[in-house]
Amino acid sequence: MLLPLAWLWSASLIPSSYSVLTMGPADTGGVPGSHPHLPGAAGGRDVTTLVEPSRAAPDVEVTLTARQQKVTVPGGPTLTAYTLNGTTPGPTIRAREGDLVQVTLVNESVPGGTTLHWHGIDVPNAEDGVAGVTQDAVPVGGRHVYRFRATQVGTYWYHSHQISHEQVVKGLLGAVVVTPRAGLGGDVDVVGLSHLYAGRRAVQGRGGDVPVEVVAGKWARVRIINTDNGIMPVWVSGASYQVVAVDGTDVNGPTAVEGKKVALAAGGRVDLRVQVPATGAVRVEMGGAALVLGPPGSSAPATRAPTDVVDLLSYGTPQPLGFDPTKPDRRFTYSIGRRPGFVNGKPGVHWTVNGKMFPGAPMFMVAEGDVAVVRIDNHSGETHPMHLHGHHVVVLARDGVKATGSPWWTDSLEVGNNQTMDVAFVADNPGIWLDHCHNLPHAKEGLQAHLMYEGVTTTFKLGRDTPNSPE
Ligand SMILES: [Cu+2]
Repeated sequence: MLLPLAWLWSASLIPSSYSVLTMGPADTGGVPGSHPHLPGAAGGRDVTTLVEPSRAAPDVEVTLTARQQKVTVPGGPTLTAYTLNGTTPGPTIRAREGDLVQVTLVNESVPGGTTLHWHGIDVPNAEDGVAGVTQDAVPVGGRHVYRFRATQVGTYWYHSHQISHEQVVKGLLGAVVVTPRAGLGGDVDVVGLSHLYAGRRAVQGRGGDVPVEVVAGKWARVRIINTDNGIMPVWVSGASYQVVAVDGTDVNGPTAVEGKKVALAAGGRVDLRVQVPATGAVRVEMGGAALVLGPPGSSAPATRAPTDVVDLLSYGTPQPLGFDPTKPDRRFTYSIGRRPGFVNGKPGVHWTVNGKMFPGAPMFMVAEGDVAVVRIDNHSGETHPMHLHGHHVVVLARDGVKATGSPWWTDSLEVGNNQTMDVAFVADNPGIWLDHCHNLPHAKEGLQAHLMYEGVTTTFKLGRDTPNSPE
């Protein structure tokens, strides 16, 4: 009994410095001869070369200074938090479609170093902000420049991907909004970034009701961002609404919704279109906090969260995907479970991916141009918001029921316990990409895998003898 246990314990120990390239076995998705480009092997494309090709002057230039400081959330708690330019959330970065964006991150006082990840923006790999995979964490006194082109219109957010289970919870985050060149057709543009500070909900850094001045009769596009670890209900009091975008992608043929809520996955975004009534106001509710849209001093009665949920599998009207997922180049399974064992010498009931505990999850191998289909199944006893970096996936089916609505493009997909999701994506962004649970403590506990392109390599290292601890 003791000897096998001792072996399991010692086999689970994680080296003090290691490469992501050596973490788990290659899963070629049915294509033979596809392996990670191991450290020291000749050739290969280093992640640091996978950058925005243009060296032009940026259209949008922002410096974000990260600090640890005491913050009082209006209508909420006082806590030691992480700020960007003195606030949490940090400044909203606004760009127009096609703009070159340049952000300089300065770490003034975030212990343990920090990074910025552009959640939902399919940036070049070198700009992805994952400590130990695409860069070293920026130490106190250091700086790092991120450059990417804002080719995707929509609602996104940025957050630390160094010690993220702690830094994100404590506020090292902000919104990114990319608007179409042609504008929003006269809609008022409202950002509603939601975050729990010390367990209390705030929208745009304020608790309770947050007034937003909008004249009567006007339409508004309200960009809701769930920056927390759990699912968040979103609904509207005082008007019907349309779900006009999911995770940054416009919905085709959105219809009016009444008496239903959106169940917004951790990390996910929805844009809701609402009209302010002739008298009174409209409330966009998030449970514990709300945006109140209307003329100054207007109000509307709050309502309870509806029980019914808008089902994105059937919402809206179908539209061509732009690729054919019926004959994919690769087929993968991402099966989430849980069982007793050791991770880094710690006994516990640990998450598994395809039966393996951290760091044994597979490397999902692709080549540029591949169409990949992934079956994500979850039999772990808990729900998981799954987030693939650098790509958007489209949902093909849930529990075998085919999608019938607008193409459901997502980057933050809730996979419930005992649920199966079939998704597809085009491998069009070479690099090494995390594919993990965005309930960040779960990721820290080991619920993570990687998508790797053939021939891409990295010299960054993870482990306690390195500056890098991405989760
Ligand atoms: Cu999870």
